Amino acid sequence: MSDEYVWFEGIPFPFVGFSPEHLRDIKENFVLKDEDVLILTFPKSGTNWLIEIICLIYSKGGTKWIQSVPIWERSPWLETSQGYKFLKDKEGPRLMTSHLPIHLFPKSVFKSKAKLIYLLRNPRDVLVSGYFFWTISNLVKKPESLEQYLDWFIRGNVAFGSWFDHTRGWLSMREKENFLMLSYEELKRDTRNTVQKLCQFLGKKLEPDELNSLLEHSSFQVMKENKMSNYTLMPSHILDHKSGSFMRKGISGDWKTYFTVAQAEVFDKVFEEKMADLPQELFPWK
Ligand code: PPS
Repeated sequence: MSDEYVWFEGIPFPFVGFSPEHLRDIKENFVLKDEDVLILTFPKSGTNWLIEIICLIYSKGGTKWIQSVPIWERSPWLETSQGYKFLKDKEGPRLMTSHLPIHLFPKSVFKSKAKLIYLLRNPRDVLVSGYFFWTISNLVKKPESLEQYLDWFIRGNVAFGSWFDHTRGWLSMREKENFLMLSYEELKRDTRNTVQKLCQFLGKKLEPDELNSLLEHSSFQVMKENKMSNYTLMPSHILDHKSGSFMRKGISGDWKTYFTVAQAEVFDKVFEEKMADLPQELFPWK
């Protein structure tokens, strides 16, 4: 598999945009500022939805920023070589995104008061979303079937490693004051209240009309049409737009359409084995 990922400390990364040298430098030397805000996710958990929401909070529901700047420039990915170069020298408070597992994250995170937002999603939906996304991307080894991808996912042989380790690692921070855990499922179920919780954490207040505008412009349908957010600006050698869309379905529970009964049972067993000792109310999809 070695030519199909960039490997760093046992974790596979997409082979475009990542280098072990940068990843080492980020871990050892990147210093978080107390005013920074970080969006932390395992890939396909709703990262870009959360970025759009936070950009709209910063803009008080105004759409100028989200309609004029690509989403990956508004909140760059810390671990990509490009994102790292940009963020390293940026003055003032920074908004940034990361899929890094906690053990590869800048060590400064443990001392910093930067605001950390971890967005969790049912791993079954993460798996299905990832299966379709990686199939249309040219960033990692392509799975040949969902069955094969399920096997890779359970073993942590997918980009950014094991969902189980990623989640366990970041949830170990959940009692810290500067850490907020949200889920894709609660965002879907009650977007308004979840956004208000987020505003409170960020120390921001929105007027009712500002909140209404945010809800409209971060909705799946509107984001799907926003070329600054829907990834149609990604070159087609990276994302094959003819074969599928980054903004695929945007729903909870889509795994039920794709998992066989046997696959669902296997996944339940693995989830139980790996996560049983954590409070189950952390996982709001059951
Ligand atoms: S990535 O590539 O890891 O950054 O992807 P990420 O943004 O984490 O996740 C992509 C999935 O999020 C869905 N999405 C949304 N759902 C609901 N509402 C909005 N506004 C929204 N925007 C993106 C997107 O469709 C992917 O999920 P699936 O299940 O594939 O549709």
